Amino acid sequence: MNKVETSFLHKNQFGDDFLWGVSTAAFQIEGAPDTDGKGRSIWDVFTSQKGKIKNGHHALTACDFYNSYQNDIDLIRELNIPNFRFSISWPRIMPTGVLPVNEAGIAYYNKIIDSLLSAGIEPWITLYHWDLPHDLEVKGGWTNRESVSWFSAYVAVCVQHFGDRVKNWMVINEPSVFTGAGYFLGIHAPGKKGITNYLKAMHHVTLATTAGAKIIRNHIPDAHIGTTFSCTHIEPATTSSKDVEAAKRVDTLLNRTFIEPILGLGYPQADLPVLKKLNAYIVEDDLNNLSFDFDFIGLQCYTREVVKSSLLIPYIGAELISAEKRNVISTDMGWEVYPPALYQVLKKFNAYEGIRKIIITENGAAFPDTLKNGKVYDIKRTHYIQDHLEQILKAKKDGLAVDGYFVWTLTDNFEWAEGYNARFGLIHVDFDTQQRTIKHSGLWFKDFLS
Ligand code: IFM
Repeated sequence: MNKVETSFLHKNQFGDDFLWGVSTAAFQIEGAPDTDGKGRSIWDVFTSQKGKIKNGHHALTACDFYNSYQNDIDLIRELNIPNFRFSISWPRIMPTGVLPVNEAGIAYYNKIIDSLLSAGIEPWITLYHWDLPHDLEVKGGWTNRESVSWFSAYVAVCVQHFGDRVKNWMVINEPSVFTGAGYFLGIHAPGKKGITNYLKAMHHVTLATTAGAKIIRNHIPDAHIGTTFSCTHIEPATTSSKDVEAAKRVDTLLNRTFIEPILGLGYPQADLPVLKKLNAYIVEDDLNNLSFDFDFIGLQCYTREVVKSSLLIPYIGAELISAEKRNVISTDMGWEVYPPALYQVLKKFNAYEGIRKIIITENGAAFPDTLKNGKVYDIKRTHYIQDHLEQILKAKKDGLAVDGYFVWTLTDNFEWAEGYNARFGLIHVDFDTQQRTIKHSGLWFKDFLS
């Protein structure tokens, strides 16, 4: 590979202990939905329903990571990336969501872990990245309080089989996104709607997060345990008190609702009154069981949102003003490109006393890439990553703690309701041939990490 244009950034500026990695998720890359005894997940079902995914895309093959994982692990090594974050598909190892275990599923993840370790790459496991076993959804999924026990049993299986070699664990990925999109808005699996489904799911997912973390701690005393949150810098559209209050409610919903109970602060009901409805689902010891002393918190930040007050929007009384309406530069997801958001988010989460360590477990961008003469010149993505790394340096200079950065993501993949339209990868995938091409951003990252 040729050397690529470099910026003034240098890996050493971040310190020797800074963690560099790349993140993925099972459903977005694996394909093989029913191979070797895998059960169906809510996303297998959702993607098979008409009109749910743009252009009718599905994830039956996705990036074929199930079969081509060795090739992709070789690429991670080629890019000099020392840490690989991936998720376990719950229905691959427990097809109905509960025991018995599917030995072929366990064998599959053992192969991945062993292959990573022999390539000198550290495995980072996310236990839940949205692909709940469908059979559990039939029983209510996350709206059923039993989901905490189902999840606990699944975590116990994972730590028992993988805990001898894997030290880095993340319990749940972006709870605010999958409960909001999947249980309130109905635009993600399982396609449920309404405040009751949402609040029940929120509480059970939070209980499951700490229950899962405790199980990891008990089985693997030296585990490095985290959980990951989507977070967005929120700004009011104007300085009017209405907009400022609206922005505060949106900030509470998107950034505070899931982390604060885990830090022992309870749900932020004072700043978002609809959360008081949660009290109907909180029983006896729940408040004591909601907190856990995580070794690290994973933050996943892509953009900022600008908010105005709107009486038309129930529960939150606020509206996001889209990047398009604001006429600002945005990605293929319609998200504004605004690197200072990362600095602001770091500042915000650094202010919580209970957080021991922060790792940026996702950051990246979807742009329309074109493959020309065997190359993808995705300079916008390269700059996006560089500009966000600059913000991390600024944060460090200002004394804010941040200990790692994982790019979202390795290869272009199945971007949920957006299908394959939104390409986030450092590596381009031709979804007809599964041909991989390292993009300019990937080559830059490789040079940077060398
Ligand atoms: O693709 C997703 C990922 O699954 C969770 N975090 C945000 C990414 C980009 O939308």
